[in-house]
Amino acid sequence: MLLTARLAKALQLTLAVVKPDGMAHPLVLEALHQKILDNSFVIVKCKDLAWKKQDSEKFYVEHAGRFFYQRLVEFMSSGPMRAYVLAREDAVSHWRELMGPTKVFRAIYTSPASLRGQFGLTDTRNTTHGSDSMESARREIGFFFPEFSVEAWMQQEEPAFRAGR
Ligand code: IDP
Repeated sequence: MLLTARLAKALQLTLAVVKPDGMAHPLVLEALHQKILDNSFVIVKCKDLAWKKQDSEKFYVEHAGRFFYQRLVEFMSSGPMRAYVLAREDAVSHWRELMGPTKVFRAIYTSPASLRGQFGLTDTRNTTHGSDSMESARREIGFFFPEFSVEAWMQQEEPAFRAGR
């Protein structure tokens, strides 16, 4: 009972995205789905989409002006992506851990079993995206799934989810 209450309290949503390089690799989706299952995430939403350059520029506006920005926005609008809204306790930090560090060199050495450690090609082509805080998750879920309301899910669906639906 106590454990259930603790887990329910920390239930979170996060955004996970397979970037264009991940979609082009035959094993990335398989590995990602296995991690979702093995780590008790629930897929709340999932869709395939492709960005125009303006979408990439808007999503990554915080990096505008950095040396990798142009490369990043070109890359993120270069092919299809798959986006997920995932739920579990501490979803944000747990997904970040499964994804691995941003820099592929670091991922390979510190987290070889992570998605970026296993499949990342370069610091730009690093396979996946995951929100880095609850605030980012809320904003990013809205960006990818404008029809989805985190507030409505928390009010209507979360109690059923907590009850083990
Ligand atoms: P994150 O994706 O791990 O949250 P951020 O710092 O938010 O990392 O960077 C966003 C994306 O920008 C990274 O996932 C990666 O694709 C790209 N990026 C970040 N730092 C570099 C870099 O030093 N060189 C090239 N690309 C980078």
